[in-house]
Amino acid sequence: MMRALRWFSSVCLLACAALLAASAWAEPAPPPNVILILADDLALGDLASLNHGRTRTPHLDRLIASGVWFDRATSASAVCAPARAALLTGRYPHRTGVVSLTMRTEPALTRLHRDETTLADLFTARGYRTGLVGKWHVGLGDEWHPRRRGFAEVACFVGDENIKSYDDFSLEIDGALRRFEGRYLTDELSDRAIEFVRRHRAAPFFLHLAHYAPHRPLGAPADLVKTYTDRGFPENTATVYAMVEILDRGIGALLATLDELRLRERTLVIFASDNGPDPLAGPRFNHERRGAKYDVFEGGIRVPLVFSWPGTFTPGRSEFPAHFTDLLPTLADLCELSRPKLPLDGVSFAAHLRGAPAPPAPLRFWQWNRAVPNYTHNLAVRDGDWKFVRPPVTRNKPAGDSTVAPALYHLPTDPNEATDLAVRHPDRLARLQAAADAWAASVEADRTRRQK
Ligand SMILES: [Ca+2]
Repeated sequence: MMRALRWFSSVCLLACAALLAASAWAEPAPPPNVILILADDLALGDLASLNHGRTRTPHLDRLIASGVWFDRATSASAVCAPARAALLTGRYPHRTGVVSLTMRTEPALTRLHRDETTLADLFTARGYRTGLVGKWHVGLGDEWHPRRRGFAEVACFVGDENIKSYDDFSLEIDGALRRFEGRYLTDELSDRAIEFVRRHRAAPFFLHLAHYAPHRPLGAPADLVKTYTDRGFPENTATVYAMVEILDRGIGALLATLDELRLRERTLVIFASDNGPDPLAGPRFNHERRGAKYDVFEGGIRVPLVFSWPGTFTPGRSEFPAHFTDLLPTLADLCELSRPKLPLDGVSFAAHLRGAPAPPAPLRFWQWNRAVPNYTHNLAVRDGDWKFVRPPVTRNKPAGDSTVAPALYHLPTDPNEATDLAVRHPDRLARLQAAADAWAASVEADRTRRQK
């Protein structure tokens, strides 16, 4: 009897072990939580690890070291709203309808077309809890509100009209406007992000933390600003650096919360900025790159981008020229999301994040001017090492077609876009102009498509 029992329990143990092994083999790690953090107008040169210690950003520097860092990442636009439209849809901003900046005066040019699918829509469909904390800026009006675009929980400002200063602002929190006075905006957003994570610790979540810092209106506590003016920085630059330091501190607290909740290895944290530094916010170090926010030169479109998922992604640097339109297809692969119905412009680099070689980079395009697009202005095409540029002419609404000749740069030997090689390479120039024309026709047809 004892022998039979022993045999029986051994068989049970073996069966259990086999079942466990089978389930471990059959079930891959569940898709991660995702926190997509976006800074506003933050320059690559604002980060201490990239600026020889001009600023103090220990938490962001640690985040960068913990993940896959994209050395050649670009936004999809040189300005806020279009960049965000591409990030949320995986499509060029023009296709989505978001091409200009001022939501109140140009509502039709700053709204995501209603038939666009957002990242938040996809995460919602996959059963994630979704949240937006911070800036929206891609649609004014009820039908274009983030709650109608996939975000279940919202603590946001739709445009900048509710931000009088960093100490006096209003947030729309789940349908009601709430004013904050004497509270620092960045700290409030950081705390709300942390609260969101705590609330949803047990569920898969997608949090888009869209910070406003270091966007104007500049403002930071005087004692912190003084630590930078004491080092010789002008007042406005010192204020920007103080704003970045506070942003960094909040991100540090968010990462510490993930550690405390034992969620860090189950959470993919992405950090980026929406465009280059604002030239109106004071002098900034940005590695001598030509141009700034508003320009399609590298200074306007190059941004920090890191994907950190400890335990899954091996930390390192990638030369793949990641672009904002790539984020949606990449996240769709990593998190097993369905794809939107509309065709995507970006490519997935999910396998690359897991160690595979980088995918081939398609031609990339950027264009921006205020109001209705004029594709003779401020347009760039990136084709491998080469960059074609129709230079920026004005930050105001253009008066007509640009008469400034297109330029051609070879970025590996001329990263600051100082030497125009158009005359020496007329065939390449003509080919890229033709590619730009074809792209413009395609995105313009999409932009102006009939909306129900
Ligand atoms: Ca911006």
